[in-house]
Amino acid sequence: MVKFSANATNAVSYSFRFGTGDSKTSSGNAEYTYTEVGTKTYDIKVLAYSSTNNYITIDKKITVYVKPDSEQGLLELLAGNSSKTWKINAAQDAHFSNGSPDKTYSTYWEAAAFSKVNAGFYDDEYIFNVDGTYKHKTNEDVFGKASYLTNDFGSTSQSPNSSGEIEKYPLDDYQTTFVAKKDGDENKLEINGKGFVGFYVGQHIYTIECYDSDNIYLRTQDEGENVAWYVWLTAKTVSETHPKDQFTNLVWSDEFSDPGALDSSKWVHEVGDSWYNNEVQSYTSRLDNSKVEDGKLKIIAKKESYNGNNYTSARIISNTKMDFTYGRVDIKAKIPGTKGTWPALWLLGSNFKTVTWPKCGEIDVLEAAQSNNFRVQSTVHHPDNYGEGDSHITNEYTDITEKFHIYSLVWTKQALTFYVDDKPHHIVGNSCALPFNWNQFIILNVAMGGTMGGEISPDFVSDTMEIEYVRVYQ
Ligand SMILES: [Ca+2]
Ligand SMILES: [Ca+2]
Repeated sequence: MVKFSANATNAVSYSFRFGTGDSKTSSGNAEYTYTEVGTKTYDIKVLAYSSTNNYITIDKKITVYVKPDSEQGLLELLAGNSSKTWKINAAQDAHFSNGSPDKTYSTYWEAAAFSKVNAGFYDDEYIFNVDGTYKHKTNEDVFGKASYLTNDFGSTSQSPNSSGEIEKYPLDDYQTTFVAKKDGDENKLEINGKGFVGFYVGQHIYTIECYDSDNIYLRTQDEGENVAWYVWLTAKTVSETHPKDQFTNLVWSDEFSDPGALDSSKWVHEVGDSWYNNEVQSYTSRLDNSKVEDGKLKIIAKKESYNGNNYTSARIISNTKMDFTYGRVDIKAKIPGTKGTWPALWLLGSNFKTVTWPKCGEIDVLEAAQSNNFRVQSTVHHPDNYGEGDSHITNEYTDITEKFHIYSLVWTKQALTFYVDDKPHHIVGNSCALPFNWNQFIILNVAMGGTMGGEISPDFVSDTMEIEYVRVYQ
């Protein structure tokens, strides 16, 4: 609010013109509240009237700073001390994704790193300033749904792609203002006017689902199609490295080079006779069921009477020896293929004893059994997808019971991506709403029977999973 006062000899009334089109008449004092966020200069004119309605005028310029109405913490997140520039983090899988309207993380589809390079939004810059202004540098074009772009910004000679998107919609840089506020549990960002961030779906209101000082996960909703859209933004320079190559520091490994028992500084045996999923094996720590031989770990499932069960095997975990968050895990393995065996290479949340499954999160790098015809199946389990999981089976590898392959997980804030021999086959979007931002540990086991293993071959005697190495990079 700005207070004005004027004084002229023999004047009886004053008209204040505030430079916005608004005016007020008074006997000498006026107050006016400027609302346009940021620093602006206004041309003020005051007219002083005499009793005979003669008048004199004076012109003044005033500069007014209107503080944005944003919540301070969110303003600092978006704009730092003065200004921050954000870009789509194209170097991460799931940097752009969509999902069910009742979820706060992607569920339908996730873009692979750099896969939208032909669209106009990777070079866009989203600049937030502490004075509440927002600049969208488009580098000449933006990416969005054709219907919303043409409705709101005008027609174009470009035709939409098969998904109804215009990949390089011509749009000049523009500037507007923004407000970031808490709304209950949600952090809301509203870009005023027609301003937007990321892929345009006609919306100007976003929720900031996850953030740290360099990363923001933004959600908005396409009201027309009832789909939620997400982008991960980064305030850092976007890497040019493929996501599979982003973790290069070998932090932990077992090459299985010393024959005999497992290295107890790296692994723990889980021993027991009663397991989940209707499995029928006893897990033992005996060399009969697991040992290092020929430079490999061998997990050996056997038919034998043992503690009331008819089969034995081994399940080894890195829990308490190697628990970690984010990175790349490589496991080079050859799996058993006898019907009834259920080999698995996987990770489980290290808090599994306190929060219980599936709140702890489970990441299955490889599961194979007769139920998936001994194909590579990779699955993510969390509380929202309890039993079924976000799962994918690739039929590309038909020799996994005969040959070694490298099964990998690349795990970041943005995504969990599964690879065979460095080739990705399944991307799952990560989010702070999911249990994949805390420690997990590695599990290697061969179960017998159960929900996935199914009926055990009547002539089963023994079968072995061989693991050449396990390596973790960060
Ligand atoms: Ca652009
Ligand atoms: Ca080895």
